[in-house]
Amino acid sequence: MILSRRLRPSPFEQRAIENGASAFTLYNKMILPLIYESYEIEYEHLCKHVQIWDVACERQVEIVGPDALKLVELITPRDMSKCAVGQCKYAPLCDENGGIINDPIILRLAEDRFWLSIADSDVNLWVKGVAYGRGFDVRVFEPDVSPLAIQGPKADDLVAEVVGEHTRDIKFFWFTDEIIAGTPVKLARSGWSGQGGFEIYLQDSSKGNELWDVFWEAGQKHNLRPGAPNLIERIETGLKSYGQDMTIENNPFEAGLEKYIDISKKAEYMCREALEEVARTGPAKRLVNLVIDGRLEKVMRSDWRVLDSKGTPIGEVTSRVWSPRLGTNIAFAIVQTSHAAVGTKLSVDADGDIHSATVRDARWRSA
Ligand code: THG
Repeated sequence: MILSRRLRPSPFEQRAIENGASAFTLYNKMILPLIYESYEIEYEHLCKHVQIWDVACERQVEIVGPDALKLVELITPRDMSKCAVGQCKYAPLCDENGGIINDPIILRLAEDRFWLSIADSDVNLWVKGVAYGRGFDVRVFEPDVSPLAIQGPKADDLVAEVVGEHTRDIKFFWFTDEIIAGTPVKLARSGWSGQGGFEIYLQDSSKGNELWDVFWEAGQKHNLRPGAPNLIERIETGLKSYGQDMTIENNPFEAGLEKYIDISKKAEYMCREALEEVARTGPAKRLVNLVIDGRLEKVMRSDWRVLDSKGTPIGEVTSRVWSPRLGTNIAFAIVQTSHAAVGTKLSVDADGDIHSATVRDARWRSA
């Protein structure tokens, strides 16, 4: 890949590459390191120790001004009046049809100031368009902010040592203002794994190496290693990836995000009618967990169709990985609701190879 200026640099990119990042994806026009040694090795380490992740590609879209709350409420079906200053909410953004535009974590920085910490789609353009169209009194822009994640069961000890003992009291999905490595950051208890940890929002991209280095040095005695959002871990934890497991073609009910919406919230929001209709009729499709039998060597570059017992296509696999611990393939798929019940026997057409598959519940780790 040619690293042109169109591929925006991460402030942590140099450290990630020096430390052996070996496979990357594109995310918000940035490169996201995904593998250092292998998914398996990094999965085992993440579940026992602590890792440092370059997730600068989770860009921020700032909304600030007198109409900021009105605008945030308009674009999400989650009730954002319940988000206090200093708190975060995971909140799908939906268009007028209920289609998911993105699924950011929303941070409330002040009564009239928010960051949308976005997944991979052009939220800045969408939100600027909505604000302009409605004549709202707000400013919408991408600030110089880059998240660095510290994830894993030893993250609390490492962050307490680097930042202070008070960080142990930060509640899940809350954040504080801190100075780390001489630079102001927001420190949130959050992150894209089920192993616990923090995300540090760096507000000056020239300080990437300094921020990485203080955690790197203090982390050595905690067996800190570089890592990344891990495909095995995130499927087991049930974290869905925008663009993969859901797109603008899906509404939050289909994508299994109904926990994160409040369709009868007070504020005006643009997908109210569409989602009320889905709530009435029930979603036509559902995202499910799937076990797929047999070894799957192929990379999923085309649609892997899910078939019913008669061989009729009833959905698609959206993510899959070999779980060494479970000795099988674990996957997400979007299937017709009539075939979404736990225990349903299905099959998967993986580029012509037919594999048996079963819908199952999400409790992978207790399996
Ligand atoms: N960190 C930051 N920004 C991000 C992500 C991240 N933006 C894109 C993407 N990841 C957003 N996706 C998720 C999905 C789920 C969670 C976090 C980010 C998550 N959910 C909790 C849960 O489901 O239990 C809590 C949800 C809540 O209470 O609101 O952690 O990883 N900065």
